[in-house]
Amino acid sequence: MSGLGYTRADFPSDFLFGVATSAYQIEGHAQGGAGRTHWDDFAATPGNVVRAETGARACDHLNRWEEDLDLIRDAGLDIYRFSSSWARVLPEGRGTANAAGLDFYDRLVDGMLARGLKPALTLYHWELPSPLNDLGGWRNRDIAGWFADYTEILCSRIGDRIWSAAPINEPWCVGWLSHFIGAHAPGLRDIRATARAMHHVGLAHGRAIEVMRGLGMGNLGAVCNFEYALPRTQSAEDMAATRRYDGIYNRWFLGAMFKGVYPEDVLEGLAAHMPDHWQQDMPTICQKLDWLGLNYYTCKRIASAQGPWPSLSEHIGDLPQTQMGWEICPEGLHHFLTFAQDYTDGLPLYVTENGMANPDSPDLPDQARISYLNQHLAAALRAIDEGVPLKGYIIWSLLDNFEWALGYEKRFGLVHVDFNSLQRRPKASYHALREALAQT
Ligand code: IFM
Repeated sequence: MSGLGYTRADFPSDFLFGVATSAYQIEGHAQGGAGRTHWDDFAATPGNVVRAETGARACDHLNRWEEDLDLIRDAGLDIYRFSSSWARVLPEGRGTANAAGLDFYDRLVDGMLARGLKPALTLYHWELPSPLNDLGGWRNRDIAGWFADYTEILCSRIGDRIWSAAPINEPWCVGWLSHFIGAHAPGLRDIRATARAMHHVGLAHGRAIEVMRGLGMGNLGAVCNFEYALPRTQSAEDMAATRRYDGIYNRWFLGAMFKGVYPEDVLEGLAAHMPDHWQQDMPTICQKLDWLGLNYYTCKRIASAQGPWPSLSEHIGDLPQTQMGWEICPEGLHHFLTFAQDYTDGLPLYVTENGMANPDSPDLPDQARISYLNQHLAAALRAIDEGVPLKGYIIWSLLDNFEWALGYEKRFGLVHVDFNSLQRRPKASYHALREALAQT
């Protein structure tokens, strides 16, 4: 038995394990000819990002990618879920491509294949080129076409060697977190902007899938994030508020992408703010997909509240918390693996992100992360035993990295990064995982 409670042998023989990262969080975006992004603008605005940190240098993965791929291979992992930066490929968002950016992703994919890793591409993990944000960003319907063009340019170059691809990481974060809550770039708090972004993200997803199919790519999916919504009390008001929260967070994108409909209970609040003729876009959003990826971290307690729709407040309950202040609630992962099947109808599911932040150093035992992974692997195994077609489990993240508005202090990595020296040092969870994966 390794430090993890499970080994590869506990899972079906074709089950895949992986790690995930994203471009802006690790690459070092000030280098290699990448264009400015709306995250650079957001961070340059006082109060938005802890210590006004940015992804300018991050983990310097742009120059250290070989060492990072070696770490993934040496852990015995199967999949590397990475993202490409739109602004690295097209510094202005449109127009002339950055040859150095395309070369980088070309080398990176070849580097994965040379190490026996399956490249799992995400085309957008939140670094919108600033010139496109100037034009309204996700509020502008034209973004679906801009995104399709970017997809075509990048995938014409690397699509032939990609194992799987998904257009947009965590559409809820792109739409709701960034335009309604205002916690991520562009930091808006505006329901009309939110409704448009929530729709155009789906439209861009659909257009990108069309482009990739046209290029002959297969194994195409969607990666959505889910949060287990629990009522703060059993009152009818809190239960109804929880249902609204669940609809916005967990059912809006699933409904659109897999059934071609938005949930009625969310349209109650958003319909008045949607772009004209949005109904005509639903067939484009609802493309045939090959799999669904679920990003899952935590639960939330929801209460009803005064004020305009959705008239709710969010609370933290009594379960142990991670460094993010997120409750550790593996039951929620089991819930969504089961629930998602109402939409996916037998398609393969992947846990495309799961993991925890801990204020750890490489010299600490890292027991909290090992325990977190154990609890969620148990939930995954329970779902598999019940017949859920779960085919893989991908940990967030390989490296400590830029945790968006929270800067560099929240450490999600299996590998510790010293942000002064940029030295990588595997943590105990990395070693535990390597031992577990070696046992077949
Ligand atoms: O770091 C993020 C990642 O970019 C998207 N999913 C959640 C992670 C942890 O917050």
